[in-house]
Amino acid sequence: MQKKIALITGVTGQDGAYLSELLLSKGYIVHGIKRRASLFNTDRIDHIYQDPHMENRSFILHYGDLTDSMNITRIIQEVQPDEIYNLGAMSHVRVSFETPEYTANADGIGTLRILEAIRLLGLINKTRFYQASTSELYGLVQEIPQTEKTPFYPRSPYGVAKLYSYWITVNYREAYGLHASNGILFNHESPVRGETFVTRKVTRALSRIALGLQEKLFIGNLSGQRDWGHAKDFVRAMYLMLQQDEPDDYVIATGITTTIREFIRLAAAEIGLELTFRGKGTDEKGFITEIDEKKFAEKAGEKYLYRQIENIKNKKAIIEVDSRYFRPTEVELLLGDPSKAKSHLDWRPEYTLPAMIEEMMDSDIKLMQKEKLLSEGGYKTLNFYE
Ligand code: NDP
Ligand code: GDR
Repeated sequence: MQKKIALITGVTGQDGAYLSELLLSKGYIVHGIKRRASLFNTDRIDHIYQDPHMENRSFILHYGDLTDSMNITRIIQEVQPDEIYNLGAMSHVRVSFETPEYTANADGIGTLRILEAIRLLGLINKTRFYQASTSELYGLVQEIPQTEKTPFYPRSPYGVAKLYSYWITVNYREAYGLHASNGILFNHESPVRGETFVTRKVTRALSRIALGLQEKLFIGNLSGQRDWGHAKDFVRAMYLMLQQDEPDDYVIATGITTTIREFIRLAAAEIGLELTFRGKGTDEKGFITEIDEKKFAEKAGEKYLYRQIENIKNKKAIIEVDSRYFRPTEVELLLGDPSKAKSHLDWRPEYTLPAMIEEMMDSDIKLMQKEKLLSEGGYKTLNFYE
C-alpha cells in the first residue's frame, strides 16, 4: 500500500514534534516546513531527523514561511500531501500585543495561503486540512464550560487572527467541499513546551531554584485558570479528526481547570516543597513553608536542601508578581467540554495534570543538573530568561 503523505507547518514547534513522531509511527512520510533562523531551531525534532543523503527518507524538511504564499504553494505542489496540519503560528498571546500585524499575517492570512494553494493546485478532493484553532477564541468566555457552540470573544491580536483562520477553514469546507477541520485545542504542555509559556517557565524556574541556580521566579497573573492537557494526547486528536469520513470542528480539552497559583504549588510539591501564597495583587508572594526532605533529596539532591531550609528560616519569598507579565486584556478562565471529541472521535486524554507536571519537573530538574555541572566546571551556560 502507498504510504500516506503529511505536510506539517510549525514542525519545529512543540506540537509539530509530537505529531511528527505520531505520524511516523503510523507509517506516514512526513514533510515539515521550518523557518530559516540564524541558529539551529530543530532541537525538538533532532531525534527524528534524517540525513538528506539517505535514500527513501520518511522525514523531510523544507525551508518556508507562512507569510510567503509562493513558497507555500510551491511546497504543497511538490509534496502533494494527503493531509496538511497547519500548526505554524506566532503562538504567544502576550507577544501578539507587541507584533499584531505580523501575527495577523502569519496566524490569519497564513491559513488562507494554504487553503487557496490547495484550491489552485486542484487538490480539493485529495488533501485533508487541519487548522490549529484555540481556546483563545473564547477569550472573555460567554459560557462555562466552553463547547463547539459557545460564541467566540477573542481578547488578543493572536485570538483575533486565529478567529479569521477558524472561519476561513469553515468557509473552504462549505464553499468547496474541502475536508477541513478545526481542532479547538485548550492549553497543552509537555517537557518541550516553549520556555516562555507559563507552565514551562514555572517548571524551569522551580528546578533552577531547587539547585541554587536562581533565587526567585517573577510571574504575572496568578489567578487565571487554564484547562491544561498534555501535547502528546492532543496531537492524537488532530490525527483522528483527519481520519473521519466527514470534516468537523472539535473542542479538545481535559474538562478540568486549575489556577496558575495552584499549578505552581503542584509543581513545587513534585520536588517536596510546600508553597504558601500570601498577600494580594502585585504584593502576592509565594513562600516555602514546609519541606518533604526525603522527596526533595530524591528529586533534586540532598546537598541542595540547606538552601531551602534557609529560605524558610529567613521567610524569603521565592515567587513574586511582576506586572510586566500582565496582558492589556486577559483571558481569566478556560474550561473545555470535550464530549463531542469523546463520542465522535473516541478521544480521551491519558495524562492527568499531576502526571504531566511530574514529567515536566523530572525533565527540567535533569536539564538544570546538567547546567549546574557545566557551570561548576567553568563552562558557559545560557540563561534563557524572559
Ligand atoms: P510553538 O510556538 O511551539 O510552535 C509554533 C511553530 O510555528 C514553530 O515551529 C514556529 O517556528 C512556527 N512558526 C512561527 N511563525 C511561523 C511562520 N511565519 N511561518 C512558518 N512557521 C512559523 O506552538 P505549539 O506547538 O504549542 O502550537 C502549535 C499550534 O497550535 C500553533 O498554531 C498554536 O497557535 C496552536 N495552539 C497551541 C496550543 C497550545 O496550548 N500549545 C493550544 C491551541 C492552539 P520556529 O520554531 O522557527 O519558531
Ligand atoms: P496562553 O498561555 O496565553 O493561555 O496561550 P500562557 O502559558 O502564555 O499563559 C497562561 C496564563 O498564565 C498567565 N501568566 C503568565 N503567562 C506567561 N506566558 N508568563 C508569565 O510569566 C505568566 N504569569 C502569569 C497568563 O497571563 C495566562 O493567563 C497558550 C498558547 O499556547 C496559545 O498559542 C494557545 O492558543 C493557548 O495557550 C490555548
